[in-house]
Amino acid sequence: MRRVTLTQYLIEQQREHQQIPVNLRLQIEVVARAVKAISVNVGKGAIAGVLGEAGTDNIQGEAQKQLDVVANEILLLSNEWGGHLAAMASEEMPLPYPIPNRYPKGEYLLLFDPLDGSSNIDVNISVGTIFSVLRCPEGAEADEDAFLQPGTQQVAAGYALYGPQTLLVLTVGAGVVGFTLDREFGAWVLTNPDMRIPEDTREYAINASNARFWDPAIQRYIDELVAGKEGPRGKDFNMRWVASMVADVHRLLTRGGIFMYPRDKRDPSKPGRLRLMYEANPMSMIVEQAGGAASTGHQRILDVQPDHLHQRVPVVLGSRNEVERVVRYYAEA
Ligand code: FDP
Repeated sequence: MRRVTLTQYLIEQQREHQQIPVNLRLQIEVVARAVKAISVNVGKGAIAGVLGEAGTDNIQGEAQKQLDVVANEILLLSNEWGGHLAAMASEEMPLPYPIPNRYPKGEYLLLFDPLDGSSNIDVNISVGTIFSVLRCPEGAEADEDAFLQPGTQQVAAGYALYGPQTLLVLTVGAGVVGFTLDREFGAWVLTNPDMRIPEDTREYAINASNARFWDPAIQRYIDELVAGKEGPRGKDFNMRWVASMVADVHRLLTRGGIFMYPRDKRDPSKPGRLRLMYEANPMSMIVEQAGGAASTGHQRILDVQPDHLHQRVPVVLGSRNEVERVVRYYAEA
């Protein structure tokens, strides 16, 4: 079998399909190199002394883990000098990071959640890195306003999953592909040339301990799934919740499913738990490119106009027919 590497795949996308310009290809390669370094640190864990709390809080007031900080540093340092970026924004930093003056500036903006699922780090459960690339509006300062573009404007999105294998899942707007890190050679090898989400599913992912805070539409939907064969759906459903969005989304990209972190009424200032720019938008682009759907319950996630960098959003995504059902329940509620 022909062994296709990430570089070959990207060159084909650039040269044969004219799907991406050369600078975007090179930019994605820089991110892919950075996540290899993160993977090494995640893999060493206690040996490298990177487990546990960092002793600081991020912009969301959440305690940062040491690996959150390490992964953020790796992404900043790997990406600042390449010449393809105008600025970066990270879930772990309050403000965008401008490219230092000593380096050339480029046309793209990079956003990332350096280590998603951080509550799972210390218990050796899969975590990941999520990223997204936007174009910096022409003539604009690369400040926070430049980043405030709806998800439909993303030119690439992807995630790395640090699990039994390290995977890189990527879209440049021409479907979704998955690579496995060959640890001996340090190469990304194409192992999933066409990731598709089945339209129907019997598997769902939600943190059910929040049930009492959910909107009526979500309560109705989950009640029907839990009722199984005897209920209105006439079939049994199974539940899975890793609590690392990357791992939960990867499962539904592999075998279908619906993933929900819906709006809940605990704190009216937080319309959801997940971050629009660092989690919901990149994952929604990937899910749509794989034939699935992604909604807030009321609106396609990719159409949400952001009004600040760290805003949160309700998320319902995955197998198309199930997401559409949830949207219908919201319309009927
Ligand atoms: P985490 O805070 O551990 O980084 O990003 C938010 C996130 O993880 C998602 O990856 C995950 O799906 C969710 O939070 C888990 O939330 P619960 O703690 O409510 O299960």
